[in-house]
Amino acid sequence: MTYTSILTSKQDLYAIVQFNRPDVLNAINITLMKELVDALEHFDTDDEVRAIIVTGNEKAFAAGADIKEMANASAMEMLLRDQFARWDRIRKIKKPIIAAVSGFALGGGCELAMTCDIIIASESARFGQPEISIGVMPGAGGTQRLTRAVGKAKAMEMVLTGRMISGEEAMRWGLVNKVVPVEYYLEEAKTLAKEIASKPPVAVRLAKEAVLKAFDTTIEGGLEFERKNFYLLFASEDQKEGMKAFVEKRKAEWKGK
Ligand code: DAK
Repeated sequence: MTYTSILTSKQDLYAIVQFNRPDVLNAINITLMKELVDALEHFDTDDEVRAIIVTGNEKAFAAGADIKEMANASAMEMLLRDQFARWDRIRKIKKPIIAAVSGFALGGGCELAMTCDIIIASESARFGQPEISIGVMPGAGGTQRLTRAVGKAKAMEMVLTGRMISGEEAMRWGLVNKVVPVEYYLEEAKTLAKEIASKPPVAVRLAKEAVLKAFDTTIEGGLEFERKNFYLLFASEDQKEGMKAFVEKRKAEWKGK
């Protein structure tokens, strides 16, 4: 597929998907979303890729869904466009996704970053759910993921006022993993992607799945799920290799099976 709203590349066992609508601060329109999901699903099945970075540019990760595209839509049109189905597909990506965020990550942009597994932010990052100021509310997970990440009090404040928070605040509130100067945020995300890519892929996949399970199950159900994934890894060649390499004091060679 030829993309018009994103750029993609592959390096050292990880891939990068970069939003490419700089004139509108990477506002997420239907085309961008289609392309993003297509690229993520493509890399998810590419054996040469073990982690995926999603990023924008220094000024904007994404300033939200494209307001001009939805401004005149009726409720029925919104329902029939069924765009949320595409967002749901991102949740199904098995490989780790790192959001490298600089500048605005607002509304759908913030929701997209939160749908990723890890967020690296630049010092100029601005996170927010400003939908309230244009007469709506978060619709792609903002009320749920933000609340789980920062707690009810801060989520209420952000969702009800639309106020933006800095990368530093987002870090203190538990929304992002790390904040670095703007010239390093992508490098930092690449370093992390390489580190994850150096781990056994099946274990990474099942571990990601188990952490995500914590969001929609009881502790009992989650522990059972974790245990089954743990047992399952003893059926992998990488478990045999990893433990043998430890005993033999050498570096493990992963087969990804
Ligand atoms: N949509 C469309 N265009 C946008 C945009 C957006 N979200 N954000 C910025 N732009 C455009 C501006 O219109 C402007 O275009 P021109 O006027 O030059 O043609 C250009 O980007 C530069 O923006 P500004 O001139 O405004 O730049 P400033 O630096 O002055 O201000 C700003 C930056 C980020 C504070 C400001 O642009 C702003 O407030 N933007 C809107 C932020 C916002 O309200 N975001 C939330 C949108 S609602 C869904 C899934 C998700 C969602 C909805 C449905 N489904 C699956 C159905 C999510 C909804 C949202 O995100």
